Amino acid sequence: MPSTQEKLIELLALNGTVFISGQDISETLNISRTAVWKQMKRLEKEGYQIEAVPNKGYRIVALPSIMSKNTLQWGLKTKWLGKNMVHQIKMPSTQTKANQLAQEGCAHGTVVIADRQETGRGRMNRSWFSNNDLGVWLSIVLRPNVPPLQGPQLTLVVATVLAELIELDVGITPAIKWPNDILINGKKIAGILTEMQAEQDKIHHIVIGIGLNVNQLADSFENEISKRATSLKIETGETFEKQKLIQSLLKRFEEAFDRYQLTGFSEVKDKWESFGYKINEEVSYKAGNVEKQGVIRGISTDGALIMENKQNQIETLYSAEINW
Ligand code: BT5
Repeated sequence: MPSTQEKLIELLALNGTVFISGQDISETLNISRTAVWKQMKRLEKEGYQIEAVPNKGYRIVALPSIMSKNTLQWGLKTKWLGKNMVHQIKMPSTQTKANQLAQEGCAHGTVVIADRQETGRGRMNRSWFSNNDLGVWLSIVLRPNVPPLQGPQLTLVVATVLAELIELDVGITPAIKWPNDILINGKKIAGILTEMQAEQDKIHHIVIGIGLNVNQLADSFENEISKRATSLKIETGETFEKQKLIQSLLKRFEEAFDRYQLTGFSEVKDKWESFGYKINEEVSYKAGNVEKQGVIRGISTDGALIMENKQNQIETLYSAEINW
């Protein structure tokens, strides 16, 4: 159940720059005029700038600079994604929290966001460095209507959404390195972690974790990754408002997910390949302990990498060490 304050913020957000009278607020939220006034004072304390004009009413003219669930949902133009949201200043890992909420039955489209993560993780228990508020660290819980075998396709949907976000909102064209790294100039700017709970023919839930480096400077990164990692700020010299990026990411992902459910994977595949790193280039790789050379030709409908080997045979790789 949303709190009175959450309902008030939603009401003010709906009205945008238009004033809404104290009387209307009091009737809509079923609280007294004095309670309305008290709620406004509370919002001001939290950093909202409120304009109150006699005979006209109230409107919000500026949001707090600190991110919260309320500011993140303010102006979020999604239909279902992020309607249920958990935001905390710090968390061990949004992925762990989202998995826990999913187990407890949270809604499809629940989003968990942390300003910083103390123990952010990548695949196969690798660390994801995110113990600072310089990046976007979030996890999305999905209950998709697709067979478990197709679950991994969602990682590729997210990768194309991240690539488009960077291309269209930031103006740089990134590359997607199979299976799930987003690169700019060969350095990693974002990673995706997908975890799925399923039975033989039914997905219970998928949790997709997204880490996007935003405002880090070159010396913000841990030594271990400093040569291999980059951020939007390093690439553009600009500082980005994380809240806007998150809202755009959620809106873009919702659209992409709905379209994927409706039309299937082929559009995603084409888009993914248009961003694909080293597509049609030769790489060496190790499959089943054999060192080989081949040319990357794209991805298959189940998200595997398609490689043409030296004998001009097509190999479909589900896991392989590629020497990028
Ligand atoms: C990934 O794993 O790339 C998935 C990262 C997912 C992170 C998100 S943040 C929100 C959610 N909550 C979590 O706890 N996780 C998710 P993988 O492909 O295994 O790559 C991990 C490797 O990337 C590490 O071994 C480092 O080499 C490198 N790395 C770690 N932190 C990085 C960073 N901030 N930027 C770029 N590279 C990084």
